Amino acid sequence: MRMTMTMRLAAIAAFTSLGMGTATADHHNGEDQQQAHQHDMSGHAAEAATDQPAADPHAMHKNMMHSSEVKVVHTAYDLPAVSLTNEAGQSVALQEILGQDRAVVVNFIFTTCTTICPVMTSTMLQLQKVLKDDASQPYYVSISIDPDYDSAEVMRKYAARYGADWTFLTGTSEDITTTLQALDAYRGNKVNHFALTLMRAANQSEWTRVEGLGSAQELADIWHATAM
Ligand SMILES: [Cu+2]
Repeated sequence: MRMTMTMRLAAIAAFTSLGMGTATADHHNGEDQQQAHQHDMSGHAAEAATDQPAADPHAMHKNMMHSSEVKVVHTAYDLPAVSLTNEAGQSVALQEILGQDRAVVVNFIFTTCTTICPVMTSTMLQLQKVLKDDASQPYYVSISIDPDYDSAEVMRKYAARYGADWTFLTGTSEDITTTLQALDAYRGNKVNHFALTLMRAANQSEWTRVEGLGSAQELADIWHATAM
């Protein structure tokens, strides 16, 4: 079971390696730039991102390394005063939904994604299960990076399909862009999306930023380490 999931993650990562490389290329972190350069130098990244990524015999191996590359950063964000729309179609203030009085875990998805978003949604479901006996429960939120397509109704159906009972947010493209930029989750185009989970314990100003497709257990460990 565990093995199967790992293999699946690696296979999915193979489909997205160029996207992730592109996403990190315009990141200002030196390490990321170096990583992006390595992708370019390898000459395999382009192959891995075509319609036939499995044709690259090294894709599986490379991306198994990828899937264990979870980068954790602690940082503060200023939440913009925008109102988004939840899956029930209600208007909600971002500053309230991610209010400092509550512990939150946030990821970024779009419903038509066939690569990393399904994995991230499944991981969030798993994370909920792993943390279910904790005294303090985080408030889970998924924010759409494709608000033009992801209406409240589309988000509601997506949540139902996964049996996900947390908050799914969409909004006008302007408000979503403002939100994503404030959380350093904006990459210009949904195709450039990357795996990102943000966590913040209650009454803390600092966020824990997790980049990469971590397993639910990895995310739970990071949560426990930071949300004390
Ligand atoms: Cu996706």
